Amino acid sequence: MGLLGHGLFQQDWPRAWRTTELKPQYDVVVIGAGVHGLATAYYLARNHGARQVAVLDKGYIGGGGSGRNTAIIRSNYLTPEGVRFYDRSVGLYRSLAAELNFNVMFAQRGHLTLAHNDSSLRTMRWRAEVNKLEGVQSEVISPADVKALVPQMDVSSGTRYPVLGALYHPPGGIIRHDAVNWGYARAADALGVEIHQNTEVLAISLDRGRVRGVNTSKGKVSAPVVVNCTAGWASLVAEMAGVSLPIVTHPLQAAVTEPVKMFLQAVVVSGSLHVYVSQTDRGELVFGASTDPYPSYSMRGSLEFTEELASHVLELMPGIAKLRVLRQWAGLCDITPDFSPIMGVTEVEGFLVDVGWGTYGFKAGPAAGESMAELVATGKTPELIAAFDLARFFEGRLVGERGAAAVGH
Ligand code: PYC
Repeated sequence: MGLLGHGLFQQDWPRAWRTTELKPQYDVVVIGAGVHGLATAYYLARNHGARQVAVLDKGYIGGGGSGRNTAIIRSNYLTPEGVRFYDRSVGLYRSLAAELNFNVMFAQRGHLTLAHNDSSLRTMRWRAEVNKLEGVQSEVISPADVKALVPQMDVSSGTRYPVLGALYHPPGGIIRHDAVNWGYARAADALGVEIHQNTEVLAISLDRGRVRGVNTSKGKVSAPVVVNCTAGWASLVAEMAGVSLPIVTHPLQAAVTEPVKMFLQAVVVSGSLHVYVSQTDRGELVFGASTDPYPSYSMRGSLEFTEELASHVLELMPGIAKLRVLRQWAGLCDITPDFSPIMGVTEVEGFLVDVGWGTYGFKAGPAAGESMAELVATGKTPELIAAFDLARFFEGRLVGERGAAAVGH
């Protein structure tokens, strides 16, 4: 049977995950079936033997930020805590295809963050030094080196924003984000985790300062542990438990072009021009920008974005002027005051958070899931995420990552 025949007539392909009735009770309820929620459930089952775990989502698997990001993976952050954490995620991503038996298409093609002025060059040097101290490959390279890596880039001194150098991070790259979501979902399901799509959490029940369960669009569920792994709605879900999070939500728009022959190896980011560009293995160019300047829950694209994006991208690569943009969309970014995530316990016993990922969430999924699963199973916060607790905002221990944001916010 040919490929088409398989697609149309093959009757016996097993479903990748089951559809089951929602039970009245679980040991752990995870809210959000994106990469963070699915990874948390998967590692709970795989590393800690948990079996009574339900992942609930008001939409479908990977339908939020996990399917709307630009699939960039890197660990070239600014703080030692950030570098160590994201480096663990890169490590898990490297072996994820083998672990999940799902081709996630992780391509470590190298990641370039361009510097167009002295202050960003200084930040690049700072990041390179912190990265090296943490054992992560990163170095500042010259415009000529940039040109050698990306021949299509205009690095001449006559441009409006000349390239003065770049932070080069060879382990960085891109991945197929849907495959990551589906791979985790299938593997979690195989270990007994239940995934309930189209199941919205409407309220969180509490009793004397501790979580008791959730009320959903499909009925009540009791559980001693509820983990908020949502993006975009993280602060609204936390409010249901009476937990206030220091998060502001902004949309971030992205776009993709028609596919063309492979010409762009590395991921290219320009903070000053507010763009990043990569080429997928299918040949499409994927572009993203900075977040929209106003808080909103809108996930629609805008013409303003496309116009600005095109003008900024063409400053860098004038040769792609004739490429046609096929689709654009937006995802929601929950931004914290220090641009670092919030992971760990809250003042409500049993209510945990893995939220506040701003524009960095997808790349963090595996390490966040692994760490949150350990916290749920052992009751102890793993060292890797200790710095990212909610209490830091009340105790003045911020983890300032603004300098490592892909683009300005
Ligand atoms: O942090 O690498 C990043 C990123 C890319 C797009 C948005 N954020």
